[in-house]
Amino acid sequence: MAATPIAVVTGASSGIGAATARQLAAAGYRVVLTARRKDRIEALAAEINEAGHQATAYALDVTDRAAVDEFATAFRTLAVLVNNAGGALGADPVATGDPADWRQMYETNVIGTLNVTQALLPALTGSGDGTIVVLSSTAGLSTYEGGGGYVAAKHGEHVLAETLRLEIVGTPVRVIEVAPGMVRTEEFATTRFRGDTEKAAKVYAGVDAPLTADDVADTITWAVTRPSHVNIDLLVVRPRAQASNSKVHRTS
Ligand code: 8X3
Repeated sequence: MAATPIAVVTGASSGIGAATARQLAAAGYRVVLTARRKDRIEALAAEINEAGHQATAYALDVTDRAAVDEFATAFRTLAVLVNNAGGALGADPVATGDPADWRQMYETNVIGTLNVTQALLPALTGSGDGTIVVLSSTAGLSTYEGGGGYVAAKHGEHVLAETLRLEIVGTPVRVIEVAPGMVRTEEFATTRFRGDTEKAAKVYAGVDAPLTADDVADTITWAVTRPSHVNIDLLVVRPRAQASNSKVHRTS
């Protein structure tokens, strides 16, 4: 009997990461959930196991290279890596943005993805059929006022995905980039505005049905489960009410 393929999901403690872990588990992967918040990923792993699927939890900060390398020693082969950990901090103009925020966003979104991808690439290649997903953003493809450091970091992730795809062509590993637009999750905007829930709510005010974490997890799972020779290079997904980063239809 063939072994159950393993999928590692970073940032699996909430939002798109958690939804992706649930959906990949339901699609037949043994899912390894990683995030800094151990209690959350342990609870989610228990929920997935109770549903009759397979999951384990491993507390990990993707910016800690030594910890990432240690984590990677557990994998001789790996089918899927979903680089989801990351996020936004602040929405200040370039003129006044805090360099510390820019640095932190680069560190979590770009270096975090780089760390985990580098550490697990041998196992992905060794599987003979590996898939790397980079969860970037429409902020990785064009800018908007106040996007500043987040847009710069997401462009970095986009470039990482594009460059890696060029460099490893000919190996049995796909690089898929999924770039969501407006997604309403419990934490993204609240983290961006440092706990200011009023500011966070304004992001989605009057928007008829922003995407949900499940909508994005669905696109990730679809891309990952295409036949091995099919590489979904870049999948841009927005709610119907959003035509571009700055063109959003609001009813109020
Ligand atoms: C999230 C999309 O528009 O907040 O990655 O930058 S946006």
